[in-house]
Amino acid sequence: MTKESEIKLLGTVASPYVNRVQIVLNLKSIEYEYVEENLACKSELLLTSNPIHQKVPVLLHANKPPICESLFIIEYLDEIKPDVYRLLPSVPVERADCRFWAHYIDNKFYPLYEKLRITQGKEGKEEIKKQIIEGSMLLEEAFVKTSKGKAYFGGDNLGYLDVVLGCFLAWTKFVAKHNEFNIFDEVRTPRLVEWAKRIWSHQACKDVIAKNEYVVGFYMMLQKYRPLG
Ligand SMILES: N[C@@H](CCC(=O)N[C@@H](CS)C(=O)NCC(=O)O)C(=O)O
Repeated sequence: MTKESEIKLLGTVASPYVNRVQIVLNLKSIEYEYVEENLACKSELLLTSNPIHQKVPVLLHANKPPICESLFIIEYLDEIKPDVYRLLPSVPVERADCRFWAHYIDNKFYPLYEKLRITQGKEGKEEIKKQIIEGSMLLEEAFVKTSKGKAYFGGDNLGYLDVVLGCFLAWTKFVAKHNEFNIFDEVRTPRLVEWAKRIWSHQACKDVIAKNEYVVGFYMMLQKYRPLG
């Protein structure tokens, strides 16, 4: 492990966005201190480090200003340690494409999971499930194109999109089971099914991707405090 002189990560265990950063820190062998936040009673450190959004993750690197937003944090880590597991491709147009899909995942695809949770009635839920399935098929196409026949979005090794989508796998599994449908399956998204198995067993991910029990706990908390979003 390399010590990147005092890196601290403010997080919470069931957060896929936090898991995203942890995966990158593992991949790049960066030593860090993890500080668990209680989102029901946020610490002064979190509130002063991320006063605008008041969300985790936040990365604190020595005496530099705090870095907020998981995608910006992982790009920062990629820039300070580019020689190990380079996440973003070196070709500008490929980098732009990766960012496009990351934006799609964070702003269109994953928010559908929450939409499914708060939508009431069978018909409404079925419509959201359909949209999730359509989204998964778009991601399958993106995988085929980006991976160029290799194991990961990043090629032979994990890259930016592997981390961006991979961090949602525990939630994907939970949401699918809880709502009795398949999000990634052998027929519609065969390549992503194989990819997901690789992510689950990857050394940098397997102990990080929130364990199901945390996901269930977090979901129960949402149901209690934010039943309708
Ligand atoms: N866009 C943010 C999303 C982070 C986020 O939603 N974090 C949640 C935990 S999963 C949070 O801190 N929520 C606290 C709140 O909403 O008050 C990122 O990528 O970092």
